[in-house]
Amino acid sequence: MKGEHLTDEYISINPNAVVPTLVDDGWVIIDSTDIVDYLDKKYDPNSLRPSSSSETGEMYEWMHLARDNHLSIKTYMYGNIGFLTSMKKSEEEMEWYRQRQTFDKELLAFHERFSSLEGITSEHVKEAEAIIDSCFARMNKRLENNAWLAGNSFSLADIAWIPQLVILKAAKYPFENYPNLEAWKKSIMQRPSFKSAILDWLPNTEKKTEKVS
Ligand SMILES: N[C@@H](CCC(=O)N[C@@H](CS)C(=O)NCC(=O)O)C(=O)O
Repeated sequence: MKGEHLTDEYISINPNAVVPTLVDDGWVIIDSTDIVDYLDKKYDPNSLRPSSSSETGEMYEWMHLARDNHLSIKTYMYGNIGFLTSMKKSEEEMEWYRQRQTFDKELLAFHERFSSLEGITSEHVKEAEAIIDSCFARMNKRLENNAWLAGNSFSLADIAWIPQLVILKAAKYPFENYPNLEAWKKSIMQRPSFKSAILDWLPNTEKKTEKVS
């Protein structure tokens, strides 16, 4: 990251100062979960969601679980990948951030911790791992008898989770207790859209995620 998200201009459209942000037809949408929901409704009506309302409810549940656990995944990543420490904010940057990012208090607390001298400790990583494990145990159970997280076809629920799996795999997250995630991950990685959306941008992804366990 070049730090372009930490500018007055960017924070005026995204009060969390994180990417992504979608600006479309004058609408500003700031969370990836809401962005994929918006794009699916507007540009390819309902192609990536189940038809029944109960399955649609399940889809949103998985999407919200991914969103709500984002900080645990971030904690695991930043606590485990050495080079990410270069992303620590200086005291001056932290002061800028504190004064302007008043929207998401937990995200602020994460950055205070990450940029402090002590940084993210192994205790923090352990706590994050326990939360991620509880999500993965739920997903693994669902995928025991189902190919997809919600309904009978690929949906926004799968889209919300696959990037988390890919980055955690790159951070060497222990996946051995979740064998069903492997088959699910493979079928997503074989989709042409995975190639155009992920592999063409991050060519090493395939190598890093070849085997989940
Ligand atoms: N829940 C948000 C999370 C966004 C997020 O944390 N993005 C990361 C990049 S993947 C970021 O901008 N990090 C910079 C920072 O936290 O300062 C979403 O899914 O849009």
